[in-house]
Amino acid sequence: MSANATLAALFEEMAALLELTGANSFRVSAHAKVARVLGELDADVEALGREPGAIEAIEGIGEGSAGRIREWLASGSIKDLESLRKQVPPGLPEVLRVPGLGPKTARLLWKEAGVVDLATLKAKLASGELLGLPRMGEKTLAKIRESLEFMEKSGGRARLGEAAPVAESLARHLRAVKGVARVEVAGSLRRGRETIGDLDLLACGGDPAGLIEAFRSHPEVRSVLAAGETKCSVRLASGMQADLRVVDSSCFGAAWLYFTGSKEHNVRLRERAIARGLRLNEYGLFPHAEADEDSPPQSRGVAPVAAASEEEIYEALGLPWIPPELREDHGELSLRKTPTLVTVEAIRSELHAHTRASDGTMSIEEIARLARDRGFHTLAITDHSRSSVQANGLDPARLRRHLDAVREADARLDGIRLFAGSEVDILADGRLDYEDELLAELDWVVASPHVALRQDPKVATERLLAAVRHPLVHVLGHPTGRLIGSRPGLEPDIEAIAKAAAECGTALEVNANHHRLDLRDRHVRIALEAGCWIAINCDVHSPEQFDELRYGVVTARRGGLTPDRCLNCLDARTLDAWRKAKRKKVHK
Ligand code: DGT
Ligand code: CA
Ligand code: CA
Ligand code: ZN
Repeated sequence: MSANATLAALFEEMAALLELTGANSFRVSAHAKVARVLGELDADVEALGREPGAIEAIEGIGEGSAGRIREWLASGSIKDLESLRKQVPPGLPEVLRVPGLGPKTARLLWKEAGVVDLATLKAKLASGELLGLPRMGEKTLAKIRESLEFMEKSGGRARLGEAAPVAESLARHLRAVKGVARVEVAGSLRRGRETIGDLDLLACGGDPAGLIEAFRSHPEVRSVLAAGETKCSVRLASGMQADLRVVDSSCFGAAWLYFTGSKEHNVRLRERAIARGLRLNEYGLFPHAEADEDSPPQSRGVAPVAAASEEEIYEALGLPWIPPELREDHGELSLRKTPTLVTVEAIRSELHAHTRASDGTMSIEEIARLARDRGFHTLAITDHSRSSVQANGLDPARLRRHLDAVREADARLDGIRLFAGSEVDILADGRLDYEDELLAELDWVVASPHVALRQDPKVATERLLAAVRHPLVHVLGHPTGRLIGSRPGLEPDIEAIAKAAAECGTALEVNANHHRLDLRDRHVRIALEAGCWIAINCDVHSPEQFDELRYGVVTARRGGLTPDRCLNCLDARTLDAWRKAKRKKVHK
């Protein structure tokens, strides 16, 4: 994590702690504001810290906060924060992680009912003693109970988009160690799962002691859980665990294969090895009799059949190399050749993006230039529709003016085609948020659910089916509306939706935002089996969100998406033709 991000998190923590201790709301919001400012700051706060007056000059950061930032930069801690941490029970901030439970409620539960951590919260919810506290009706308590259960189910796993940057930072740090030949990420992160339990890194070449020393001294590391000659486990600032293993270059492929998993995929590979009179372990593929799980057979002079690369091992097992995203024991061992899955490089357009007209941070021109810089030929501008009031959705008159502005920018800018569109709300009953007459004026329509996301599955299915079958809709956006770890979203019959989408030629979106990843991997598979088109969209609101594309791409790869079924991989002319043909299709 950068110093900016770390400090933003610390100020956020201070704001929460202040609120828990009942500090006045002015102080609370001042700290929350500093957190926001730091989070959005372009300049590196560490560099600013070296210039007198530079931190003090940042808008939104007062003298006191600037002092605390300097204190942290100089000493790595903040006295005020330490003393705040002592004023609340250590388990109370955990309670704030319950989705939908804010500091005000947590303070009330603490002061009035003695809730000091998740365990006491759970016990008191069960015993009924919270009922009757101020603002604690049946309905509120039921919501808290539900959120708590959901949190326990998602238990302790980080989102892909949080884990990946940390793992990459650790890997970069290790690659800088003298003599190191290779450092790679393994485990669920390499397989691109939407949440990650712990990070697994693998290194070879160079001196193991030096690698382990470098690993332990990464600035994100808070404590060392275990350290041996070739292994080390650490706890990171975020609470996540990371494991490093140093292996010999001659068996790097075998180790990488083993530690990438999944466990279920590994089991299948081992069975296959045994059926061929071989034995597979983390050191290589060996003649059966001579393998030994506890030590590298190489150290006893036994030559492996294959060990240096994954390709060699798969080949010796009569298999093509299998992309890590598919290694889940979902039938991948019957592949005859390595599938050509979609890649980030193959994506040539972004078909769901917001400007300042609704809740984005960029002008039409800014976002168009960014898309062009990424090598995209087309960008669909899809600001929110009128019912999304909290997102500053456009009423019909504003939308018409906005469309003119998009078309004017499109005419003015070379090298990028802009579709003038909308992300139109799918209302709770399945109607769309604009009249058909207006929708017909748009080049591009993404229809998405934003409200009523706790609907009964049957009602949700009908609602989404109505949108999919609507002749003016091009893409069904983030179909379930789930947010990973905080909101389960709709639970529609995805098979029914995929079938209708295939019939009507409506594309289904994989929203690449790492909080969403919606469609999720298994939904993508269902959609492809039905014959659907898939769009992978970043749903860009601010510049850095273009970088989330890779999370959408790995999710789609896990579902088996090939470029020929991905809208964003079409060239500009074919995409434009697809867009027009879509509305001519006869809908059933
Ligand atoms: P996670 O960390 O929960 O997101 O999931 P993974 O898949 O990263 O699992 P992890 O970190 O426990 O182990 C990393 C890989 O190492 C795993 O995918 C397969 C391999 N592995 C670990 N323990 C075992 C085991 O007991 N048997 C087998 N066959 N493989 C294992
Ligand atoms: Ca792992
Ligand atoms: Ca692990
Ligand atoms: Zn959107």
